[in-house]
Amino acid sequence: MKPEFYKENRDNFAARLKPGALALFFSGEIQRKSSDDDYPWYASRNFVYLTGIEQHDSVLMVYKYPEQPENGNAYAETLYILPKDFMAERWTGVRLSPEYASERSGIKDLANTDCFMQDLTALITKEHINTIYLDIDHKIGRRTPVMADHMNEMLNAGWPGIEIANSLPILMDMRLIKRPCEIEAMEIAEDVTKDGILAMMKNCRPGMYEYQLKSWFDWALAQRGVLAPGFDSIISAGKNNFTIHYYDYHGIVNDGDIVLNDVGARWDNYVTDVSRGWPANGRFNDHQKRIFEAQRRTSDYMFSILKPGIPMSDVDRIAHEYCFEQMVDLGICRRDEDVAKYMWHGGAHHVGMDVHDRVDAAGKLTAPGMVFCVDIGIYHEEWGEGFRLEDNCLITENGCRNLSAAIPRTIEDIEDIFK
Ligand SMILES: [Mn+2]
Repeated sequence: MKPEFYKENRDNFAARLKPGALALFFSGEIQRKSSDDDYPWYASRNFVYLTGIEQHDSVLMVYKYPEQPENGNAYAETLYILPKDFMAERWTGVRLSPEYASERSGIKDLANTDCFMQDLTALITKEHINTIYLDIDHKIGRRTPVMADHMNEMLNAGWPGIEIANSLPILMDMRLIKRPCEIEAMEIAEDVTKDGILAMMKNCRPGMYEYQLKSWFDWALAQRGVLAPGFDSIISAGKNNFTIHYYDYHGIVNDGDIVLNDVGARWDNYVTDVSRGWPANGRFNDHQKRIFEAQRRTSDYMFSILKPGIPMSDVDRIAHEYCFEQMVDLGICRRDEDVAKYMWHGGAHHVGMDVHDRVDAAGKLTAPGMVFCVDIGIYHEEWGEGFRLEDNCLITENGCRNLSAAIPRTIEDIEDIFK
């Protein structure tokens, strides 16, 4: 992304702040794993969306001036980054220079993180700040306290008069609609994902382990300079396909099994989320053909009807209803059965900087620039067959586009690869 992208994001964000309010975003801290070993560090997505900067212990401070020009959006912004440290850099690599951080983010005012607390205190005192926005994410069941939470506690204790507001809903709304440069990054990510899935298909042989397939996916991504997938790859075979989020990889791929993957590459911080299932021996049997056809017909139908103006909640419902009709037609299940016995998950989550994108689509209509998965999964325990077909749908002005259409998605195309 160009610096203009991040600058535009900050402009849009600041436009939604109350005059006189301050907003703080933290890139995140390194988490210790054990001894002197740390978990791989991962930057806060909202921080990256606003700055393009991926370096731990960095802070973005946005101060919207109390006095605003007419129709104006005047604000100050400072990016705090770690100072140069000869010894630290000798061990763990070069830190971003202020020049580079400024060039990448478009932020002119750079400062040293050591000065952050002092600057914050001075600003609160001098400018009589009454509201501070923090990026507080209380996603149910997934809450590890981060810097924003500690800052919340500290501000409450030190300045009880200051109102703490949450900037997350603003970011979740902003990130819902993707702009052309974001779509471009996703298109490259789709192409890299295609390489990864094709490498798995081409090297798939009965008798191998799931982790060997995974190594082909990782290898293909690395050939394109993508050193880690966009999220933990789901690669399974046979009965393991009944674990929706399977990360074990130690199963054997048996002759007659369906191999299932649910994977995606990341490019410039945008990810894809694609699922394909194929027979380990290259030939679909009758049960597998029927399930695959029900999925493909449903997916094709969804791509034929999706366009702006459809309630997001309907997307999932229509997919389930249509798929159920196909399953009855193809003799996969009976009409008097419950579709939930075979379809275990919803099929329309948004994708972007996160694989389950942290956006707010609840109660909204589909609109140009939205990207979400069309994910059709059928799990038939009696037949021992479970797989899904998942593509990435971009809503356009008049309809939609399947961003992952080039990854083989018909029985013929998949069987051709094995010939
Ligand atoms: Mn997926």
